Amino acid sequence: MTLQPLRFPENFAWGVATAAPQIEGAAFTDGKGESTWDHFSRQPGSVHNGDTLDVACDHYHRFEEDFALMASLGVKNYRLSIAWPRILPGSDGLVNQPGLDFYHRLFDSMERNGITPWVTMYHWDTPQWLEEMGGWRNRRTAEEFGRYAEVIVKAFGGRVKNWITINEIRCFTMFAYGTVLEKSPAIRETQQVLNQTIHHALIAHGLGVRAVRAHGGEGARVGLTDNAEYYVPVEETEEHIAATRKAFAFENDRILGAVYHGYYTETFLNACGADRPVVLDGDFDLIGLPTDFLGLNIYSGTLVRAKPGGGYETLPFPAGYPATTLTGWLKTLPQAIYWGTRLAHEIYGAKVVYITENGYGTIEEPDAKGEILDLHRRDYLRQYLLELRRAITDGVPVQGYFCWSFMDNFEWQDGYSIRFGIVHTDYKTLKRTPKLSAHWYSTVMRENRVV
Ligand code: GBH
Repeated sequence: MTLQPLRFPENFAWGVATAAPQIEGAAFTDGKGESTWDHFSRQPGSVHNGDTLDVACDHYHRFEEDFALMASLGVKNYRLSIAWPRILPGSDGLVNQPGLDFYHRLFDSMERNGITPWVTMYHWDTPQWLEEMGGWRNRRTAEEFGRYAEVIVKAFGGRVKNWITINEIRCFTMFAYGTVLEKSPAIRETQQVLNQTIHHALIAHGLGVRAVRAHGGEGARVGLTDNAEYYVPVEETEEHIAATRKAFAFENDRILGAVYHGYYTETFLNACGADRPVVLDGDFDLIGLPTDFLGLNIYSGTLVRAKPGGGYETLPFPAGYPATTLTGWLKTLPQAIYWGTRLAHEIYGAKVVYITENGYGTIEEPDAKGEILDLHRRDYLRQYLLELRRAITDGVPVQGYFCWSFMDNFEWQDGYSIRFGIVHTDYKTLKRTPKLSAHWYSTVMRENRVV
């Protein structure tokens, strides 16, 4: 009996992902300004165990070692983010040259190790001085972001060709100023203000796209990374799929609809009522600028059931449903990656899709032999990759996949307690140890198939 090889397409981009505030440390080194997360983590009760980003994985001083490890595992693509407050630390608007120099050294080292950079311009680390001026409530933050985007694309456009403007708008708007207050600054605002923060983030995205078009040079590509709301039909039958499509569009029109249609849909505006965002002339010329790909971060989703008469209902996870972290939100739902990519393609017409994050977080330590046998993570990733492969087989144009995360790091409000890495970080010694899943993923990347 021979195995049917579970192959991925030729040239499929396999990679790993991280973000500056979660791994770099060196929070105040070489002129870096304070970020909202530096500030927030110092407010008692904000982050688990009072953990801060000061040292994190100390990647700032250990990147040579980290890229050598990546190369030894066969990593060819690495998604990282640039720390805005390293480049433009203060309200004087002066560019911090040592910050630019750091990323030049980083890209040099990646080049030596044969690793292609995929750069996220913004992964939630707003300069704190901007937060004090209102943060994303204030249109000024979008304008300052536009200037920052120009500075980094001009500086690195010769060597960075894959740009992601913004990571997960929901996380620094809805989950920061909304009903779920888990992310900095965690201050509840009215629904109108909340809608306005999302609108400002969308403008910032557009300014990021414009910067890449103007200064990115030949071969530059740009897209948004969204953590859309993902829905999965309770059964893969026509009626439940139709219901799922409705749920997906209803929840995602506010971000993906704005970018891909170039306007807010009537359904979205009607749902906002009097709380609709204030839109200025020209905003949608920026927001709707064509992009080259869509990045999707997919971890979980929600099951949907059709209701008689054409409606739908979402199904809450019952107690006891398999959850993959101790944080509660990450329920195992591999079909989310199938339906998420498929519906983003079908409804919004995304012609190229990358999974910019998918991963598994939990509490874990090495065993007596010093090994981390993370069989649960390996199995989770394997199930998601099989569903991703099914999507590609069904014609969804997914061209790459980035595992979150390369190494255990600062997991936002959960501090260092929840580990998402395929490489273990010992926060006392800062030693890195590949887990079983890293060796498995190394084989997947090398053989371009699910093993
Ligand atoms: C990604 O966020 C981030 O990009 C990355 O930085 C992070 O480390 C990684 O995932 C792992 O968390 O269910 O209403 O209580 C995912 C962020 C976290 C946002 C969970 C929604 C639950 C909100 N998501 N959060 S709720």
